[in-house]
Amino acid sequence: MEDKIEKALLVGLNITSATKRDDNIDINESMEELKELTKAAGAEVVGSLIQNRQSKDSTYYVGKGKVEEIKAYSDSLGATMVIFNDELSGAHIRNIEEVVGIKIIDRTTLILDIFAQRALSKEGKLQVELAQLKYRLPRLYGIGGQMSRTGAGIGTRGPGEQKLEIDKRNILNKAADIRRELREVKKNRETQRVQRLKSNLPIVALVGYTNAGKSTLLNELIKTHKDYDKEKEVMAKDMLFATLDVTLRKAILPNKKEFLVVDTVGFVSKLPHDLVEAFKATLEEVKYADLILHVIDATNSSYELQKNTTESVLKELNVTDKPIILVYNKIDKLELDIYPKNREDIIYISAKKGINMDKLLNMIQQAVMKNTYDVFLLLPYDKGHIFSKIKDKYSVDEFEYVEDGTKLRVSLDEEDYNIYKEYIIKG
Ligand SMILES: Nc1nc2c(ncn2[C@@H]2O[C@H](COP(=O)(O)OP(=O)(O)OP(=O)(O)O)[C@@H](O)[C@H]2O)c(=O)[nH]1
Ligand SMILES: [Mg+2]
Repeated sequence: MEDKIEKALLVGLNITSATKRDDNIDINESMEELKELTKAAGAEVVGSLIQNRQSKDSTYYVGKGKVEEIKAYSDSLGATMVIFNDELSGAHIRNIEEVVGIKIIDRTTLILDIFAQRALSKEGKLQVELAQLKYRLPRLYGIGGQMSRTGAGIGTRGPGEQKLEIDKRNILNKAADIRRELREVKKNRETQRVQRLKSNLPIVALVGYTNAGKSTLLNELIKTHKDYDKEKEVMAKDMLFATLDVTLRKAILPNKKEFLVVDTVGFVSKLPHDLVEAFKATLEEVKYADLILHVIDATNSSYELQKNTTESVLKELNVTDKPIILVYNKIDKLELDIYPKNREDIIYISAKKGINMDKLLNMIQQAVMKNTYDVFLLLPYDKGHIFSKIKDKYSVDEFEYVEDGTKLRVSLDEEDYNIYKEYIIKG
């Protein structure tokens, strides 16, 4: 059943006192993003208000007078909900709701709602559900253990809204169940990962702000593979949070070696902490990557902010010691000479138009093939155990049985190169 399209009035608080601000996000850019998020959630934006204040109001967040103004404005616009640009406490939401008389939600609820709509994998769904429960838990206090909100639409999707009269205990139990289920799913993924690591293919993870072009880049990179077909492409769309699930695909380097590309969920400023927590498990794939491509939308006026946001989420995920290439994307939309010269760890591309893909692939190769040695080995027949060992660890592209043993071609890491040096022959 489709919900009726909701009409949202957006409200932002611009804290003017330097000591009370906890970020230096430009309010206009932030409101622009809130608008995109609202659209991504499937609602229509009918108006937008910004309140400048020294600090938050303890009762009404933006102040009593402003809340009354919101009431009048939302009435005149026929708004069905008001969305605040920050995370609000349960008390703030109730106080404001009392005056305004329509549904009040915050940025966190909005983002969680988008995630709830988009999550496809079992793990993704469980993670969002857990994050939603964690968000709701502290907001149950003080209202007699009851959630007063009813109805449909944004902020009401997800874990058993119909059952939200259930008390804190039930929520805690449910969260524990989900955690248990997640552990199961995780075990599965662990097994898959072990197999992947055994295949010894280099892993390249795409990370970055939402809508930067990560999925488009993945689709472009996998075209290098002989098994490429359109079916293997992932969804790439002009929409915030198009991707929620981690996807792995194979691609080919200029030296004909295979590597794995990992597409990940995009980041956004003020990403709810619970969600980052929840997605840590999925984003763990990033931790096992040999190389990170940080994709940046070079045409976005807030790309610096977006870059910093991504960097701080990576830090939060404890991804600090990986080689990173900054991939400035969408240069087809830029004046060609306004960007600086390519550096070792920076490249300018257009994933959509396939510009500079060959350069990027060479950079990837440089970074992931640093310590591998492409060699031919001749293993005498009484060294069969070495052949099996090598086959377990590497993908052996070519081998043949010749008179004095098995001749094979393989890319060894440094350690094995030194171990098996004596068997190296000329191609
Ligand atoms: N002009 C131009 N548009 C691009 C380019 N790369 C991607 N886009 C567009 O940017 C939009 C977002 O692309 P996606 O690949 O879905 O972005 P993403 O980083 O995967 O986004 P999320 O999954 O939401 O985090 C789509 O409309 C793409 O067509 C490019 O090189 N040039
Ligand atoms: Mg994507």
